[in-house]
Amino acid sequence: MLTIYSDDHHLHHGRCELIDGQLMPCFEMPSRADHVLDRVKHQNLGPVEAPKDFGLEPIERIHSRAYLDFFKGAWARWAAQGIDGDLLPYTWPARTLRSVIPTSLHGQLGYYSFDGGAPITAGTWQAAYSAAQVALTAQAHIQNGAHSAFALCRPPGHHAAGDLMGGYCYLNNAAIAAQAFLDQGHRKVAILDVDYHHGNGTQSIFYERSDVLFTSIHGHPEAEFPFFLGYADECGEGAGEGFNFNYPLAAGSGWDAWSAALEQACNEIQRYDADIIVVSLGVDTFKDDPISQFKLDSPDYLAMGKRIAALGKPTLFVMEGGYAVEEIGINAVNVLEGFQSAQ
Ligand code: Q9C
Ligand code: ZN
Repeated sequence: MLTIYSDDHHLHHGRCELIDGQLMPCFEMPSRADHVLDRVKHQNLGPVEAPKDFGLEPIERIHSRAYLDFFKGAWARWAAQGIDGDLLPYTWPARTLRSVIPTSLHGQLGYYSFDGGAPITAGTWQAAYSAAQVALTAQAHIQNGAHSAFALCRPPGHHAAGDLMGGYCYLNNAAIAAQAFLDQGHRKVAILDVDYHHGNGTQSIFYERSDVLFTSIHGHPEAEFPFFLGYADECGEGAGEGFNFNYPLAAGSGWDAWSAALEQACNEIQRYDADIIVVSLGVDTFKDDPISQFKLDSPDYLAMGKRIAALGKPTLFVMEGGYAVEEIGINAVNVLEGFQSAQ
């Protein structure tokens, strides 16, 4: 399987996040992708190539021009103020406030984000832009006839909506790739989001559409980030009604509960008869993940890959979360090796 990877992810290195009342070093750190790349090479998964540059057009199919302009220009505005630190929002247009777009930097930052978990640093735009190109290059490989490809994206993307960053995500790499498949002639794309957290950004992007089926297995939003989306009764709206499937699971869930949900998601994908599958591949379901509550073990990821392969469709894997840095490579590549072994 071909892996697409860019060193540009190192340009994004947030300093701190607020967690359990404390400022802690960001869990979403550059060494994550380095470990995955090392494992890809160690296991001889296949060639590793740099991304091509498809420009902004395929990104603008998912994200609004105003959001992209803000994100691209935010750091320069911040640096001009001479303040030393990451750019982090602290006020959001919540219920009793107005949803006008402010002119100030911090006002706009609150407008274009839904949490304080996505710091903007000097290199964040370039890293996120390159991650989107990584996804698009892997997508093009499948478009040109490959049965699978691995987009080793960092920063991740599935929490990012059309005009919102959050949850370590800025540009929705999986959604951008899914849209590219549709724009290049495919009619139905199924997204299978296996990250521990609900893919709220991806769900919201495709919620009213029937050309993308969204399925997600995740920690129950009653108790887990992103808290305000990811319930089982979210089924899609309008033309999208019946094309959104959430499988929220309780904290402590292991492979038995998780694989039962995977079976249901796979059955929906089969019923939908997708042309292409995009997997939002987070491995923060791992038992030792520092911010998650599921109990999957490394061999379970081989089984996960095999089950996905049994769907028999061209499959694009897009890297999302996973914070047990030492094991993230083993677990992510296990999914890919499990998929390949079932070919
Ligand atoms: N700072 C992904 O796995 N953070 N994102 C919760 C508050 C949000 C996870 C703690 C976790 C986001 C791509
Ligand atoms: Zn996650």
